[in-house]
Amino acid sequence: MKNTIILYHPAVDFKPFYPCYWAPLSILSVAAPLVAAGFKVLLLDGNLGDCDADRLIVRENLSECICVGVSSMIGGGQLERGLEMSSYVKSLNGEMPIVFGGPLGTVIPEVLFEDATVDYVVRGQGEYPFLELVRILQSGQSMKYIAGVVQRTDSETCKAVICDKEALPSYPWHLLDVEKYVRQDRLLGKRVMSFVSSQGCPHKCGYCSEVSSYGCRWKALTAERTLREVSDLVKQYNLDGIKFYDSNFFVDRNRVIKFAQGLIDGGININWAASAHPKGLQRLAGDFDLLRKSGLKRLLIGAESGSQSSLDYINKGCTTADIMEVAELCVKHGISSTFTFIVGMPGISDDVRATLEMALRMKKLSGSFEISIHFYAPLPGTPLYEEAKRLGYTPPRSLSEWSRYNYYAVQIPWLSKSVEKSVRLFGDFYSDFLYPPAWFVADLNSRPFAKIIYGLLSHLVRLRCKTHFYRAPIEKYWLKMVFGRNMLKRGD
Ligand code: B12
Ligand code: SF4
Repeated sequence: MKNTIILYHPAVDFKPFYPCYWAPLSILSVAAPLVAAGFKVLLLDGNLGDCDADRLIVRENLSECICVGVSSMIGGGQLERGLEMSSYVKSLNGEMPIVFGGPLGTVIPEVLFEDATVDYVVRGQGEYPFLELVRILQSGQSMKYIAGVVQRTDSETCKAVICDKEALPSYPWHLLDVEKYVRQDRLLGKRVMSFVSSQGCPHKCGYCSEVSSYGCRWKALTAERTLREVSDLVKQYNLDGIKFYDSNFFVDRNRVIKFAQGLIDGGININWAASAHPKGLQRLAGDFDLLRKSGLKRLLIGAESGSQSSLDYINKGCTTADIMEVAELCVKHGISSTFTFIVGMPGISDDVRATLEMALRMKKLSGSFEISIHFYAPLPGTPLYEEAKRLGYTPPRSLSEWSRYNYYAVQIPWLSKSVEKSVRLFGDFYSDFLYPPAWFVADLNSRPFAKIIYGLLSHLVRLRCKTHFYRAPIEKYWLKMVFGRNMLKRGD
């Protein structure tokens, strides 16, 4: 009986927005119950950049294969590469079942069937639905209904599945060449890995894919399990940092406190970083000392807007005062943070200035804060999606248009070019110029003449930020001339 499954994670166009890619936890997670059930699983990660080697593995193992699974999110080029792989597989064996999963298939499964090579789409957490599908395909029985699995012939798609994460087997790290995913990170350490301990999010932010994927449901590993898995990983691969890529790590205060205390009690000496909703951090206001002591070094905090009416409109569930309070907590406890903002939400006109002003207030608190300003990119199934369409946003109409979806380009007609340019200049340059990070200040201190010019230009930049006039960025050219780079951002 055939017993092999190939899981493919297509490369992500991470540059120039991210400094690196990380372990393909999506397919690693899907592989976990398969391995536990005795299947042979081969993981191919396009991020490693050896397309020929991946194809060779496919060619050599296809005869023993039950099906090929492909992961894809919206954007980042994964869909296009994933479809290239599925065409390749079908060119070798037209009968080989191809199963797509991941954030894209979760929200728009029907679109994937436009491609003739796609046979099944798994919605939501794929571990158990995929295992069930694999078992049926292996046995040759006729296909039956499986929660979370959409078949080409289905007239309706089923709901995305979210399962009890604690019941899942651990990530089967041995399937990956882990050394290829160990990264150096300026703040966290020399040997850092990513890890995901929860799925979904209980909040209802109107623009967010988690809402459309998991409908405000959240499932997490317990603190004890997270601790065990993290410490095993740290010991096995000699790590000094963990980057949690959970959509929202700080949902359950008790879980976080137990985890942090567990790191300290267990002498697990790592630095760590994670993403948060401001309210989750506010609930932990009295525990920041503990978090810091446990090694928390960086937070990614979704601030989204500096305007209260915008925050209410997008259902952020917090106030501008909450966000500033959290920023102050970070400064007080020496936790360097990135605050993300989104401008151009549908039906909102007053938020750009308010957002830039809040970002500047944050930078004034600490030059080490990073400000990351995105342009609203409508994602299917999210609460604001229909409103965006009503206001003139035209979504991709076909699979090939979806595969060209560019999250970073402005896609909404209601945001003018000049506002886009100003926001980019502010976010990528001026906010950092005015309140630079420590490493830049140190660099500047070693160049007395440049320091004088910088001081003079700062006055000009302050005036720009006051009047929101960002055109003709002479300061940027000066910086490039003197420091050999055109922005202050380090991009990590
Ligand atoms: C790490 C990460 C990245 C990494 C890339 C991943 C890597 N290996 O290097 C980087 C930082 C480069 C990245 C980039 C982007 N990302 Co990203 N990223 C994530 C993040 C934070 C974690 C992914 C992860 O490992 N999850 C853990 C695993 C276990 O969950 P999973 O991937 O969802 O997989 C489960 C299911 O989807 C399913 N499944 C997945 N694959 C498969 C395959 C098969 C065969 C089956 C059956 C099931 C299945 O089962 C899995 C296990 O339950 C997620 C958010 C999140 N927490 O998931 C966003 C996320 C995937 N990213 C997202 C986006 C939009 C992007 C960008 C396009 C834009 C942006 N703002 O970041 C960019 C692309 C760059 C570009 N040039 O455009 C969205 C996707 C939205 C959507 N509906 O498609 C997410 C969900 C964030 C969000 N909430 O909006 N990202
Ligand atoms: S808190 Fe973050 S992950 Fe949760 S719904 Fe809002 S934006 Fe999405």
